[in-house]
Amino acid sequence: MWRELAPIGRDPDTHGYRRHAWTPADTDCRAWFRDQAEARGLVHELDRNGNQWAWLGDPAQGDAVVTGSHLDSVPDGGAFDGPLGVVSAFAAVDELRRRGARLTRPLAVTNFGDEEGARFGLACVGSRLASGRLTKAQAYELRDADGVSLPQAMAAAGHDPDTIGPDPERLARVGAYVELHVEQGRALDLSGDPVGIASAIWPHGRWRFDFHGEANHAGTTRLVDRRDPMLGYAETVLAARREAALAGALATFGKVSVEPNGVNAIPSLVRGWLDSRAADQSTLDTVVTAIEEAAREHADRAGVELRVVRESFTPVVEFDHALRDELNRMLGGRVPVLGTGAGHDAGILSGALPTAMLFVRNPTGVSHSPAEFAAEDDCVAGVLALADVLEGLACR
Ligand code: HGY
Ligand code: MN
Ligand code: MN
Repeated sequence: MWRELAPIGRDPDTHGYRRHAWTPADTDCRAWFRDQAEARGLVHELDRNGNQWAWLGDPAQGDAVVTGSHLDSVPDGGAFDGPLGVVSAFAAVDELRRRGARLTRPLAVTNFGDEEGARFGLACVGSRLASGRLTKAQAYELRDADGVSLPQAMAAAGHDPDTIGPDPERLARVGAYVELHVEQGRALDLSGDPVGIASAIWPHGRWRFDFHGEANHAGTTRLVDRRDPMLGYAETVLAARREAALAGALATFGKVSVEPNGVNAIPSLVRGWLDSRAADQSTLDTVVTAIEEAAREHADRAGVELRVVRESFTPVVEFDHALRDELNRMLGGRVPVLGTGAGHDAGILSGALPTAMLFVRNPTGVSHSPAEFAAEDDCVAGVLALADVLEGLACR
């Protein structure tokens, strides 16, 4: 399965992935998912929001045990973030069959669409739509860098955008969702464990900072006459690092766009995207407020206008305690329980149903990079742990 999926959307030079929502690479990943489902006799279903479900048993029975993750990636992402959870879910179904497990609850493997929000800027679109945390109207407002709207992109990929919206009946049939994911950090490497269980997800969000200045000639405009937005942006990046360090939080400007982006032209507009995360909401609020205040001061000093727009936000997630502890018991009771700053569909769905996560050791902790890696032995340990959990939950 891994070898069949690996070449899809991989950049030949960087070996990073560009599996962005509703692009041909995404379509190919979806075709791979469907093939895997049908090869196992699972009933494939595409829900109104473009999420994929592969059913074993009758979903109408309700109280289903569901496991999966996402197949889309960040720009130049790694091979494991998302796909490890989906491949492990199918492999865990194979393992349950090898064990002759007798399911008493329906089981499903899922691929939630557009988890990374790489193209339209909002994380977890598929699970937010399904859980009603993103409305159809809000989804219709989303645009990619070329101005293509989400509905246009969906339609171009063959999915009818008119059907998107909350899916409460579907989620009501799910009794538990367990997502296996490569760890995006080194806690398991440091503790020497192949598998861990998630406790919580930090609150986190994405803010777009628009610095509007005055385009002019780089070679003839005196420094004192300039209204250069690049200065406002550059000072804000440094301020973000200072404020995050002060508060023990995280702040990253990883994406910037410059108009007109000419070597010999003072920009008219510089857009910078801030990703900020912290262990609790008040710290996050403090850091983002401080960064925005610093940005306004620097913008004023540079004589430029600043507009800040929050594009994505996920409040703190505490995973379901009973399910978390049940998973730990099923895995022998000595599995590390760890928090994470990375968002996941399991976090978005935690408001609608009991969810849990299993993490698989990442020896370097690196993620959102072609260098992301997990050892095969640890991936197999993850599949066996997931199979133990699915057997424990679905074979009562
Ligand atoms: O950005 C995140 O936390 C996740 O990878 N979507
Ligand atoms: Mn990710
Ligand atoms: Mn992920």
